[in-house]
Amino acid sequence: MEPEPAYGESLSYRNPVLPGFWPDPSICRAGDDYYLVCSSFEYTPGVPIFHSRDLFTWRQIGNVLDRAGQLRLPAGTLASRGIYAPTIRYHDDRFWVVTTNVTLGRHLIVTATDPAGPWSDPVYLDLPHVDPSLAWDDDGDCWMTVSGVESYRIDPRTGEVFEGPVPMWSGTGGQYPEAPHLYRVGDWWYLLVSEGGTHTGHAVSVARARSPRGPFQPGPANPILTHRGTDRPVQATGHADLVEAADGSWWMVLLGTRPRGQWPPYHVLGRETFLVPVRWVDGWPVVDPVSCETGSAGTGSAGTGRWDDRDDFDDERLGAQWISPRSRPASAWSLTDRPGWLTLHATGDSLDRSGATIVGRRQQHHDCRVSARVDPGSGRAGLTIRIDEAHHYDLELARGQARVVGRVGPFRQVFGECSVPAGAVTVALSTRTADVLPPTVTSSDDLAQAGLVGVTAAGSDTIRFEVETGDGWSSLAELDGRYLSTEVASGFTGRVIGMYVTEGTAGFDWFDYRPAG
Ligand code: 6LW
Repeated sequence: MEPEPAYGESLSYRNPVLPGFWPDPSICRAGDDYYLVCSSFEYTPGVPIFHSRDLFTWRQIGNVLDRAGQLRLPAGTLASRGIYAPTIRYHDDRFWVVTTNVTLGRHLIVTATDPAGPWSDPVYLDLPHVDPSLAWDDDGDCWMTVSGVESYRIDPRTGEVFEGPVPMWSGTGGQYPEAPHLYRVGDWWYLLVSEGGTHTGHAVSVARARSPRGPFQPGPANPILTHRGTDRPVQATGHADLVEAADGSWWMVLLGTRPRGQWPPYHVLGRETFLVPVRWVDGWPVVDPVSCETGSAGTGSAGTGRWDDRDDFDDERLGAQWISPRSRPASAWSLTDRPGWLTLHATGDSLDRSGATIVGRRQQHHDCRVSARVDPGSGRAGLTIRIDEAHHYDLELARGQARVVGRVGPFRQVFGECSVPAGAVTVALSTRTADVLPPTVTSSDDLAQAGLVGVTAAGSDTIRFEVETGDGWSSLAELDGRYLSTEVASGFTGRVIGMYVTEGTAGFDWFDYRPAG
């Protein structure tokens, strides 16, 4: 395990601090330690939790909702439903996470003394809206704020609701006032609100009051952060949370996107987590625009998480980074059936429908390469890169053949195909943003010659699929990445790259993820 630098050791940092589909960040501090949680939607386990000592370098320490008793995602859960926008707070020597299961239409609160878990069984609150947050006032009363924006006085231990809805402040008039967080700073209660929707119109605004009940007075410079209408590389900035660091400095975590390609640009990694320093000017928080790569916190070496990852499946437990759509029944996977391998059993026969066995991780870099050694046995298995059941590309092995299958909306097509030896085969997929249209391509004829299927303009990226045969790597297809983007698929998630089986039982000896470029 990499030693984590102490706070302040790294003075500059890279954004996004959490690359890949980690949206709706919420942060808290306990002493010198910081914890951050994100939305997980239809994936299980739910609510990934990270730890940092410096705010720049984060390591996933678990998932808050990691057992069936806490996370109920019925088989019919739609993509981008499930678990939305958690908030994490440290209060009374405990960690509190409140979130919404929008498929059940219920908010839930869980607690832990160790943020790595175990987390308690949930207490449910059947109140409307999304984006719940918790704050405790001087009397010890707990206020749950929700989108809208309004609040309820509750008992977070039992879910009892004493009072509410209490109207608060709904932003400056943008659509979807949401992600409210209430903070006590000095003699004021500050209410941070996002508005404008979680796409290019996203913005963060602030108001303050002497009491959590209001009345709230809007800040003089709202929105305090928005990238709308700009050509900044980071877009959709919003859904923010604040934290006071151990040294008294203030920071904001928020989500943003990094769209790529010609007009209109597409974003393929979902909404990612960024960090910006906060200054207080005349009693109001002020933030600078979010820069893409390096933070504005001074000079020094970049502190950024290590996201390259090879799993040889030698551990007894599946790492916290591995997620599966909706459920991952114990009968669907094993690390002991064939020691040193991840064995997957088919639970559904098509990746076009929910219910198939997929174990995957987020794509976190625009340019990356994933390889895996796959033994499909007598069944059908491979690697998939997906947004949802209607938007995925798969490199599939079955009965001595490898082929690439693309499913986009109502369309399904087989691309390259080749013979492979029986037994385990090494396969790879790589995403490429550089030279999506090579300089040699100046006419539509050149496109076909370059082997770019369905590419008409420089889009977000391309995705290439390769198989290792006795003669080295052989490329089966290179497909336009835009079809696996939020702009095409819609929804709140980003790409996930996974191992899957849709027939019989398959073995995976290792899975290797590497940022490239
Ligand atoms: C979340 C809302 C939002 O509930 O997106 O960015 C929704 N903001 O606050 C789902 O992530």
